[in-house]
Amino acid sequence: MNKFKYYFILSITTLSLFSCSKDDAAAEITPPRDYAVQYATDLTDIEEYLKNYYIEDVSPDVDTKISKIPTGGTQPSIFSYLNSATFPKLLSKEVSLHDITYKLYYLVLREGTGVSPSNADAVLAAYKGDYLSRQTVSEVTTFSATQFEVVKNPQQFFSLLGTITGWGETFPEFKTGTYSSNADGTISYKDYGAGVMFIPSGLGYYNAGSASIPAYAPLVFSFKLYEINRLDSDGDGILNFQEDINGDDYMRILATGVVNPDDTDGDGIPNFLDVDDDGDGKSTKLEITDANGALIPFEAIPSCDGNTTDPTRIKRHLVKCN
Ligand SMILES: [Ca+2]
Ligand SMILES: [Ca+2]
Ligand SMILES: [Ca+2]
Ligand SMILES: [Ca+2]
Repeated sequence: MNKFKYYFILSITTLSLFSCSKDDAAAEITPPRDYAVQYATDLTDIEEYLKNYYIEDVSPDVDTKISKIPTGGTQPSIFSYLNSATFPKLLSKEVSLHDITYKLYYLVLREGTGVSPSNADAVLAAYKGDYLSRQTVSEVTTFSATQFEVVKNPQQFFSLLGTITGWGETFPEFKTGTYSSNADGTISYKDYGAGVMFIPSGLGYYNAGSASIPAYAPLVFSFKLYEINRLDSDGDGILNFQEDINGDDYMRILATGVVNPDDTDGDGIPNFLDVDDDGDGKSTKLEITDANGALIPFEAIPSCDGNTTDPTRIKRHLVKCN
């Protein structure tokens, strides 16, 4: 049964943001650095960046441009917005991974007015990415931010489960806005969530890097969250976000022995990946019944919108509808 379940974990559709490094041979012979050691370095770099760079125009509707504060300059650093009562607002959250606790900073320019994705949904977002690095030439070390990608008019949804962890941990803190179609066929977005995330390499590409990003590089992404796409990873007709039992917008695979709030039967596989949520040997897809115990055909499982039937019949699996 478990093997059957794991099949679904492996079959999750994933999209990588960027292609993997072609230098696979080198990656194989060099053991990865210790996560805690690398994280300390990354945090130093990220905080140096936050304290020495500023945003030229903090309006969430413009393309965010981040520059170094010139010598003697009086521009407010990004760090000056830490826990600000008004926007922009620099916040941080803790992410437990690799047996350490990462501090993930993110700047909120605007939260958005629509819906927030869970970390198991897909997003359509405009973004610009920079990596941070230090180069030493003739004993002089220079700290720099280098742009590696910019996407102003996104055409593709990215599954947050298939991208870097930093994306999956940040986008659920934001919401979409509204959009309207223009006469020329383009779409205009308004009131969307907009911000900047500052990602330690352990929540990015780490030792793998990518074609355009060096290994162990902290990443800075400015972004605008335009739309989300709800996914159903285990194909049971219940969308991932509806299998988020404790309703915190996050669903994770945790280490053996760690209690997972999103795992009804406690078998280590969270409901959104578990084809048999309650572990009774019968797949969820085949046991959703109505008030009289009659099976509801998979195709007829109600959606959240426009559902006229009693949603409590699948309450065991479905905890919220917006
Ligand atoms: Ca599902
Ligand atoms: Ca959860
Ligand atoms: Ca389970
Ligand atoms: Ca079952």
